[in-house]
Amino acid sequence: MAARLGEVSAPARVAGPEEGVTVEELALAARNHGLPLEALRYDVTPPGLHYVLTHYDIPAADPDTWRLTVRGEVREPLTLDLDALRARPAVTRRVTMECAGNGRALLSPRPVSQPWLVEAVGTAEWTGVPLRALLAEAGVRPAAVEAVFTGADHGVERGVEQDYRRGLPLAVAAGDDPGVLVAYAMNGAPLPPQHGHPLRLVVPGWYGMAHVKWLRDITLADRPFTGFQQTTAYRLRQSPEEPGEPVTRIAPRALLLPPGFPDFMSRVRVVRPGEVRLEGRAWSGHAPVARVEVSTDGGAGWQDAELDPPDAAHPWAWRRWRHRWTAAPGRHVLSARATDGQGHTQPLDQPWNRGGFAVNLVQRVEVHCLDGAAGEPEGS
Ligand SMILES: Nc1nc2c(c(=O)[nH]1)N[C@H]1C(S)=C(S)[C@@H](COP(=O)(O)O)O[C@H]1N2
Ligand SMILES: [Mo]
Repeated sequence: MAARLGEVSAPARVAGPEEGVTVEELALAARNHGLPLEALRYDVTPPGLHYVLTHYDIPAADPDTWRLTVRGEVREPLTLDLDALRARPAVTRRVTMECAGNGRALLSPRPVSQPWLVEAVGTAEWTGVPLRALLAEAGVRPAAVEAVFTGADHGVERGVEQDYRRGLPLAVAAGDDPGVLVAYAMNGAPLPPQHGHPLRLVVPGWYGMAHVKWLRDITLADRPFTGFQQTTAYRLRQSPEEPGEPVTRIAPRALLLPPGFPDFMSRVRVVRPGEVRLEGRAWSGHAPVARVEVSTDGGAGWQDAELDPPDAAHPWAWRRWRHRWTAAPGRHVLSARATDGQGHTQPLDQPWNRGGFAVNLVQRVEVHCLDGAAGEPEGS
């Protein structure tokens, strides 16, 4: 197999100093879309606007014949169809999910992969069965240390043919904080194909790679999982040789709802002089966001934004923030910076790693404020 896959086994690559985004990166960007940033206005992202990241193809899935197996280091292996899962006590959790590669394309040098800027995020209400209930039912044996989750999608990555598969430490999988879900509904409707129909894992607070879509098997293992998506991909490394640290929980980030209106090609924002109400969202996978600061002068000065009160019902969902700004004619750079309840915050200088993971560099939004004498817009 390795020989046949030779031509698609190129190692992970970092772009050259002058190298623009390649056609391969464009092909990924055309398949995997981000959140249109104006959709930050919704508490819960409407279906279709939530970001999407799929390594391989969206697999064909027949909900009538779908089975989830729970096996390995358990006393009572389970084989469950969707009716059996829907018959169990369900919970709904509002969860902000972010791709671990969000921000990658802004790095210099640029790790070559899905070229996200800042938009790989969304918030959904996921309904399903708590994983800990299924594990309790199966009776996890003392030898188990990890749960390994397998999706029905299949592909090849850097020469390794594989099903999409990820492990979670048993303490996370079977714990009630963050309360992992085996979800069959998103925003009250069956999962859409691109989000894992008919079943997916939801791991509140963790980057997207942990939320295995098209979930078909859970195997309890007596040793840590060492598959591709665990030990080759999703590691924080400076050089390809080092084993690196695993990517786990979401680092804090704040984003602005884009103010004013955009220029079509550059996406630069245009506003009129006077009071502009700035607003956005902020989140962290470690602890709820405790503070958001705003800068309207490119990061020189910072002021506290007004944060929506904490929402105990939704500890894993983003929080809204607001700030009033008086815009004067000229060019401005707006930024927002989140700090969570454990003191994690966002850097102003880029943190770099070879995969471009967990990059939470402060966003910079370029705004052109017209002078008061600007003409009426065409068509108004
Ligand atoms: N089976 C499977 N699960 C997967 C993936 C995948 O390619 N296959 N991609 C992961 C990654 S990298 C992310 S960021 C999230 C994206 O979830 P979404 O497309 O529902 O937003 O799914 C994760 N789960
Ligand atoms: Mo991702």
